[in-house]
Amino acid sequence: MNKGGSLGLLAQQLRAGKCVFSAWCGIGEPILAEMLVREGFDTAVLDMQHGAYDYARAHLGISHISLAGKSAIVRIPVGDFAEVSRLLDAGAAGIIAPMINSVEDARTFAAFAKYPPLGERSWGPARALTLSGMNATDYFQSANDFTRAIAMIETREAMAALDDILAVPGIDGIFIGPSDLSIALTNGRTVDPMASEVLGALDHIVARAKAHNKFSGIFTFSGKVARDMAARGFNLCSISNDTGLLRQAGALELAAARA
Ligand code: 3PY
Ligand code: MG
Repeated sequence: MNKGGSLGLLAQQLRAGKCVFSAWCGIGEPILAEMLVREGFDTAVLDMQHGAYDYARAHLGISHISLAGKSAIVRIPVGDFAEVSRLLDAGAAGIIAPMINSVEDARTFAAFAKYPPLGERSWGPARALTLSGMNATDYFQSANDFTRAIAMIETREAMAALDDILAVPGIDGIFIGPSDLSIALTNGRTVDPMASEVLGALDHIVARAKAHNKFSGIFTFSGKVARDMAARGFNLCSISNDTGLLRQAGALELAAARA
C-alpha cells in the first residue's frame, strides 16, 4: 500500500506515468462524486471556484471519495489560499488553485500547501489522520510528498511566467483551464477551449512541465478529447462535469423515448 492510503493514491498514480482521468463535480452533492469514482474515474475534483461546493460540502465529499478507495482533489476559489491547508486537513489528496498568474501567487499557494521547511502549513490534519490511518509523525514527515499542489495556468501572465511558476518548490504540477486561456489568448474575442490559440500552446506547456520534472493536467469536455490530451503528454485529464454528464444522459434517453 502506498503512503497515505487513498490520500496518497493520486501522487502514486501521477508518478506511475499513466494518465490519471478525473471526474469534475460542481453540483455540490458529495454522493455524485462518490458515484463517479466508483464508476471507475481515478479521482474526482470538487469545485469550490465555479461549483456549489463550500468547505463543509467539500469536507464530506473528500470522505465519500476516500472511503470509496480513491483520492479527492478540490479546486479552491481564486486567491482563497487559507482553504488550501483546511482542505488538506480534511483529507484532500490534491488542491487545484485557479488563476496562478505569477511566481508570487505560486509561492503563496505552495506555502499554504506544504509543511516547513518547504512551506508554512499549520498543523491540524484531524480528518486526514483518520482517513489515512497514519500517526501524526508519519503524516507530518510524508504529507509534503503525497499531497499535490496544482497551479492553474489560464492567462497570458501565467503563460509568460510558466517556467518561474514551474520552478517554485512545493508546486507539484500545473493544470490548464482551456476556457479562460482561450479568452486570454484571443483577447476576449471568444470562449472556446478548443480554439487554435489554445491548442497551439499545449505542446509547449507539456514540454516545459516535463523539463521541470513536474506533471501537467488539463480540463476537457469529453472522453475523446481527454484521450487526445493524454496522447499529447498530459498526465491528469478531467472529463466533462457532473452537470454535463447528467444533462447529456438525460437528453439522450429522452430523445430515444420520443423517437
Ligand atoms: C477553464 O477552462 O478556464 C477552467 O477553469 C476549467 O474548469
Ligand atoms: Mg478557469
